Amino acid sequence: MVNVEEMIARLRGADPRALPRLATLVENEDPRGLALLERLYPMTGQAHVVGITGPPGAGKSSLVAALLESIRASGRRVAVLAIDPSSTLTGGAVLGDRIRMMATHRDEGVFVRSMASRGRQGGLAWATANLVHLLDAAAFPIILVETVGAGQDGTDIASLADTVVVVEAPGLGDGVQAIKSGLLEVGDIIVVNKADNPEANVTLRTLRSTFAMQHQTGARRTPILPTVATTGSGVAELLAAIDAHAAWLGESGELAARRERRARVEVLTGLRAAVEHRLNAPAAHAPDLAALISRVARREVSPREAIAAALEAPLDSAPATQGARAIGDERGG
Ligand SMILES: Nc1nc2c(ncn2[C@@H]2O[C@H](COP(=O)(O)OP(=O)(O)O)[C@@H](O)[C@H]2O)c(=O)[nH]1
Ligand SMILES: [Mg+2]
Repeated sequence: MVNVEEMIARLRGADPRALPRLATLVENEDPRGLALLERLYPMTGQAHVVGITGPPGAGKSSLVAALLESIRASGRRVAVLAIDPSSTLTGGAVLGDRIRMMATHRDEGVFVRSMASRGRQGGLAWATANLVHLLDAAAFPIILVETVGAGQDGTDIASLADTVVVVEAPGLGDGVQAIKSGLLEVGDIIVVNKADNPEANVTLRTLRSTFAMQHQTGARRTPILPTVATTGSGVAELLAAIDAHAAWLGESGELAARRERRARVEVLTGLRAAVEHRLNAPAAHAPDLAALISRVARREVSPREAIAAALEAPLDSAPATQGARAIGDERGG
């Protein structure tokens, strides 16, 4: 059996195929992958998780690609999770050309994974959180998560990321529409991308005056930054703002508060999913439920006792060693 230290060493680069393999197991909620992740969890909490959100077409993927280059230039390893609301599991098709290029350049300091969200509504936040933990354990100091900020997704990212970057573009979600969507509320940094468009100045002005009115009292000012993702203009400033926010989180005590909130959301989401899963499980995996219900009907146990008994059954999980073998086998093969 593979011990945790060896597994970590493999994930951190000793075995280049270990991370993609385990990521696939975790993404598919394979019990072996989840059992391994459980053992890695104590090592996580080091990464700075940055959510990049905003309407489709605003330039999120382009901005992520530009940020990747900036972060690599600063000497740091970086991982990207891109969540696409429409595509099926087509891998790189979701991502911008530049990200795909970097990911295929065998730069071991870059890990990129895209996930389709279609058909996995409830499980998406869960799968994303698990992958973030895995990348964290793999010692990426910074993890970028790209999501479309529409409806539920836009607020989801706030419960996953340490820093939320909201990307707007002139003419798309203009300032006013962005304010209405509630997306700006979750933004720690606001970006007006496509600043090469002359209308960008109007969007910038609108957002700045709105924030000047709404956020006057806060100790921290929300930066509102123009970028041109396609040329890289403004990207160094954006990375500086992201790093400054990370420092502020630590100094202000806000990091601990956010992590507490994140853990709460994750546990409650998982708990609901586990109960739901158990209720919908085939008879073989929920053997006592029908019997318990009959016993309640016969007055042999109370409904409360039956509920307690149903919740006591252990969660389905395969032995961790199987997962260890799944990432450890076929080395050099
Ligand atoms: N002119 C201009 N086009 C951009 C800029 N950033 C992205 N784009 C283009 O906008 C389109 C959508 O970009 P993409 O990154 O896929 O947006 P996403 O849907 O938010 O991920 C692409 O054709 C990009 O080349 C920019 O700063 N200026
Ligand atoms: Mg995109």
